[in-house]
Amino acid sequence: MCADRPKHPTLKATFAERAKGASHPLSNYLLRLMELKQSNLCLSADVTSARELLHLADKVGPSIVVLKTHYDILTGWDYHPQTGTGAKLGSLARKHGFLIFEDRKFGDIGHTVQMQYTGGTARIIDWAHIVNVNMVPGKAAVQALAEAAAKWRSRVNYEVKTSVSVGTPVSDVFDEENGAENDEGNGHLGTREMAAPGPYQRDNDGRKGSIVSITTVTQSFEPVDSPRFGSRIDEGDELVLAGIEEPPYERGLLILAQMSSTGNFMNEEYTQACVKAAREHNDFVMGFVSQESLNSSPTDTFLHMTPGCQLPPDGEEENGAVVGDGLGQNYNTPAKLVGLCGTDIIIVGRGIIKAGDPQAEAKRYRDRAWTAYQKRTSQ
Ligand code: S5P
Repeated sequence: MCADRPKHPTLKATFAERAKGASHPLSNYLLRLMELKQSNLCLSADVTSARELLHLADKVGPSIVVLKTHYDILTGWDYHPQTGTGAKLGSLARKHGFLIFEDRKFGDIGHTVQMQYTGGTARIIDWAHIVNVNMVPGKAAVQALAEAAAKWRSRVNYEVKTSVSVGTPVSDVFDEENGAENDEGNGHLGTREMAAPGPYQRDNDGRKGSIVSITTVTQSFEPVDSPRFGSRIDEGDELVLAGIEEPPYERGLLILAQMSSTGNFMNEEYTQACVKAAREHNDFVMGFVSQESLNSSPTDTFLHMTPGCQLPPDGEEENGAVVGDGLGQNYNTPAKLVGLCGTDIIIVGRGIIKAGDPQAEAKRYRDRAWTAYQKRTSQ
């Protein structure tokens, strides 16, 4: 635990100082947010339903700077892009000031991870500021995710405007399979004509014959500065944390360079390959999920987020051992991870969620991690 590495300047610099030299706009934002909220705590919101997730995020939001999700462990995730769980999380993120990190650990060939990141029902890229990648398949996945994010970013200045009209059919027979759809992002998404439910006239043998009305769905991009963009999804949405602007639209990646679990296969060679890939893409890679600081070259400005963190009960010595979960997870205290190993943000799940009062427990973790950071930078 914590290799004996040469001391890097980022270990002594304050978050405010590091914000100035950050190579990624989202890192710059996050470091300023940390300074503003005096927090270097990420909550790993591993609950079982989307309702619990939103409730927890609202309660613990003031103490954290990052909310980490596993959207696929939750029941009741609402996929609606404008009013669903992702959008509601975004609203809470604006209200309390935190970034959303979907701990998806992408780990496939480049083409597949692009589709997992931007497509499917979840459309992770739309609501998660940060995602992470497991680099076992090779660094091509990093390049692929960077390309996907750049493409998404170039389109995000426009939102999709949908208008629906119902009218008479343009042709006597309409095959719904042939509805036109174009999402190449050239300012027009295309027109899809959908048969209205139930109006088919059936042939004698029961096959579909013709329809008597159709619904036309037209989609086009609309600039985000249009007044319509201001009409947000729910009540809480009007609230935005004071003292800092909303996060930039850029998306960020963390590379999973080391793990907290016993017997994992991420050896030093693997970890250094992750560092190399991060340097090659430092406009997209914000840093690492790791067990220690991996900044070693003078120009490295990466952020480090570290899971496997728990505190002993209040009143007990913090430097004492914290037992694992019996399923391979190891725990270290904030004092050790931030103070000794040089990580920036601690990731805490069950230590907070399973506490009698998660809100109060989050404050305790936040205070301990922040104190460890202050000690580290002042020594
Ligand atoms: O090495 C790792 C990497 C991650 S992202 N070890 C981890 O435990 N995690 C994640 O952090 C894990 O998937 C879980 O969501 C969280 C730790 O939860 P806790 O309840 O053990 O604090």
